[in-house]
Amino acid sequence: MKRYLLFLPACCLLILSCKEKKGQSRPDSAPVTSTWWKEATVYQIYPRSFQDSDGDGVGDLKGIISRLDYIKSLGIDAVWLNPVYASPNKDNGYDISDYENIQPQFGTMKDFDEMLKGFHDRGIKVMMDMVLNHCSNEHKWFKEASQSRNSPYYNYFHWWPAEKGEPPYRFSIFDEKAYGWEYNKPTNSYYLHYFGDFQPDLNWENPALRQDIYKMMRFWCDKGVDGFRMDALAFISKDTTWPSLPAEYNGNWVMYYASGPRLHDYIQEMNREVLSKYDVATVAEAAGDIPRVKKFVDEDRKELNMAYHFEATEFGYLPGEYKMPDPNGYDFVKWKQVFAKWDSAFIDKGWGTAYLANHDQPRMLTRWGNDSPEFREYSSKLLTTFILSQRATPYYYYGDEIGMDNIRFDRVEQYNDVELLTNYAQVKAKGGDLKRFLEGMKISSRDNGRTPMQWDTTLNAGFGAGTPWLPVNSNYKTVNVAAQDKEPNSILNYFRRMQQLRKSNPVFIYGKYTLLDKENTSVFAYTRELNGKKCLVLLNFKDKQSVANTGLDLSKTKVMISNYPDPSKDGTLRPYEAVIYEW
Ligand code: TEU
Repeated sequence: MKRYLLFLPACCLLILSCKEKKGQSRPDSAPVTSTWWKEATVYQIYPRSFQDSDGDGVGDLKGIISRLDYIKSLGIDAVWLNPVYASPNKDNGYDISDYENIQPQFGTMKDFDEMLKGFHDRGIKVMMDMVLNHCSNEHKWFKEASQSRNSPYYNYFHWWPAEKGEPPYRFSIFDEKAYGWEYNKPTNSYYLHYFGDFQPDLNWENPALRQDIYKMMRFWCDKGVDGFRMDALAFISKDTTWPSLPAEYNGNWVMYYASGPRLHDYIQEMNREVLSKYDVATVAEAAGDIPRVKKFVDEDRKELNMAYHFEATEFGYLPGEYKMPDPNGYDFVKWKQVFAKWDSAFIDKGWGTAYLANHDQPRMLTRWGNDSPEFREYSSKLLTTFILSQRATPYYYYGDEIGMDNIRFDRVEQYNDVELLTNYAQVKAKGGDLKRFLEGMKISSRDNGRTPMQWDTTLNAGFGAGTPWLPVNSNYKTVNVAAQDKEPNSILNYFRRMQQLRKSNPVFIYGKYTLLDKENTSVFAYTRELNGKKCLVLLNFKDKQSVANTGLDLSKTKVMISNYPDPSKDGTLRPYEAVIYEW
């Protein structure tokens, strides 16, 4: 079975955990307790690409510090920083060589402390990325472990002794041969890596490793960070009897690689040892369908609290091929149902997140909106309306607030991302159509979403004086913060207004979510209801006029926000028209 076919359905989740305070119940929906992270909008910063203060072409912490007031001006409540720890950067920080030090290109621990204080002074919480499934092969644990089987760190990793022959097949996503074991000569054994061979998997079976991880997490909690986004968490537990994989499980991350036998024991232990002792929110990523994900977020289990799924962002790719866009687009009716389904998954327990982009995704405007000059503004505003009106915590990716779009590289040499380079090598090795592959990647590759932030019209879009590590999108002369800041109707100022609307109307946070006009192939329509207040969200996702048939009488409604100056009064929507009505 092709591994791509099986990998794509993997649903990932984002998990937040923190102490809850008692809140009001929701008469229009199931009772939930209120917490700051349910009410927060999280702004994701990819530090390499946000602001370079020293001209080395790489964004850094001092750069973020210089933009604190801008971040505050967005009205957001928390930031999630992609990894800033010491790393050889083969996967841009997701290969950590020292969990308790800052990547020198990003600055120093002093800079980190100053940045943290700067955020806190502005009332913004800070969530760190925590990569716990694997570290870098340059981490001192692995450097020592790979020297000798007698090293105290040998059992910090998963090994297969070569005298037992070939290890049983395991899948790896960032390996050209998709093979998850790498031979290590000094120990005459193979080590396991679900990601790149430079990212050895940590052995969570070993209590000493777990205690070192908890100690490191306490180090960051003691510094005052407000939470963690925990990377690839569902993969941490492995069946160490190493059974052969049944053929139908090959490459299926949800069915086999995620939710290993002791996964929830480890998370509950982490909760006891670290999370329960601090007022922190943990943001983790894992894989799973609804029953699996609910296990992470059921409050009674004392694990984690919030989850996000990847089911929606996997739409629109050809089956059997990795992230190759389907020329026929995607099934919009089914896509709407995915959001409704995951909303209802968290109706009684747990909590969801709302996002359309992050550092593993292309730009949302290109993928889910329309980045043509005619529709870029309307569709950016529509997507913002959508994300910020979900019953889930919004995760909003840097640059989307000004409508940044895909850079669309033509040549493989322009890419940096290990995933793209691995997939390119695989297509090449099979004698596949490389031209077609590169065309597809213009829509779906991760580097599209990692280009430098577009601040203004100066050199490198104001990102920094040195040549940026990834090129700046050539549209920066028109698409930038400085221009949009001044323009009342800009995408940026629409984001600020929509965020204010969410903050001042609890109906958008806790209100019951009901999908309407389900079979409509153009319009996404839903109501949100709380304590007698009712809002209707109408979003025309298509570049043509479309009519919403909700059966609701709009004549007595008031418009809360819209992306056209004269919003629809009868549900007939212009291309990418977005309106929220209230009763
Ligand atoms: O991603 C985990 C993960 O499951 C990835 O396979 C993800 O689905 C893929 O990148 C989609 O293109 C996390 C990080 O978010 C990602 O940036 C890292 O590369 C990965 O872990 C390895 O640490």
